[in-house]
Amino acid sequence: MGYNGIISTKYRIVGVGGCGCNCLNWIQEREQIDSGYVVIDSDTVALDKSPVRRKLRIDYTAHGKSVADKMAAVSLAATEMKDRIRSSVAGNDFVFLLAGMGGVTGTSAAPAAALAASEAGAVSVALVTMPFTFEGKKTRAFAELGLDNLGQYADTVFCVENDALLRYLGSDRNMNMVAEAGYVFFYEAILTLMDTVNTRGELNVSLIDVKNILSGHRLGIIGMGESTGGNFPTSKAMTEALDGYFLKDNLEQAASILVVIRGADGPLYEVNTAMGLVNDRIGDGTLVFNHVISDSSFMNSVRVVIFAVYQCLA
Ligand SMILES: Nc1nc2c(ncn2[C@@H]2O[C@H](COP(=O)(O)OP(=O)(O)OP(=O)(O)O)[C@@H](O)[C@H]2O)c(=O)[nH]1
Ligand SMILES: [Mg+2]
Repeated sequence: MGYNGIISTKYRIVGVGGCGCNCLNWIQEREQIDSGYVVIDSDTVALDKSPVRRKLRIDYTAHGKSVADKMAAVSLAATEMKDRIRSSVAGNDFVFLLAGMGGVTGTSAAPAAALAASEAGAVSVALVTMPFTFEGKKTRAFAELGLDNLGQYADTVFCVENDALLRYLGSDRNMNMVAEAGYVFFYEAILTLMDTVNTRGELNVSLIDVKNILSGHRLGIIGMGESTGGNFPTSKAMTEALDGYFLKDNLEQAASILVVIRGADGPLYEVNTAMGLVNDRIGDGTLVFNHVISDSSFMNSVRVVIFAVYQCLA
């Protein structure tokens, strides 16, 4: 069959544990279509309630009562069901794993899911939250351990601090709003990456580029910014993406930076100036990738998403 002008990169989103499944439930309810999402959890009630059709239950028996005992049991059970996870994600270029680090299930089962995705031939990209400070030091320590484990199996782990979501929204917001801000952030990140590989840009990054940027056990952070009207909207959106709560300011150590800009034709002339802001922050060894899409539906606004990836976690 010849090329028909439509490139469509296949991807699948998988939620692991409470946070990951909540996020996927939110995506499913918003999209109202079954895009082959998969929820994986040990919580039967939560799985029953999920609107996502493909559900995998982790059935585990812990040999002790401590969190560490439960984590070891979940990790073993998830590894034992790796073939089922692999079948559920087969045939995709990318598998996006969503999980909250710090609890038992997502923290312990996400590495096996990442391995299953890699074995199925996909680039596995994990998007995870790190616990709020108020959840305590012990939860933080489990989350850090989980992040290290996940980094050994996922191609890239993008991390968002729940504290940063709180700061971003301000203190008068309730927990549901904070939780939802995380879902929006992750979903925007996934859609932007898929938009990058599926929509040709004036400045273009290919599927192979994106696979290379995200492959090979990297730790990543993401920044987003948007600006409407006025002078230099691209630079304003870029500054917001660079200085926002989700992008660490130390970009000097980044191995690669992917900058995706989408906006109306007019403001894009100042891409050069806006990219200068990025180049001022990065190190000599940072590779820069640019994807710029002109989109007349954006009227006079510009949206910038920056993906920064760092070297090996392991
Ligand atoms: N932003 C956000 N963070 C969440 C949400 N739910 C949980 N978290 C975070 O994710 C961490 C893990 O929580 P869960 O995902 O519920 O835990 P789990 O993986 O289901 O693990 P167990 O229930 O202990 O087996 C928590 O410590 C929170 O920091 C959510 O809806 N949004
Ligand atoms: Mg749970």
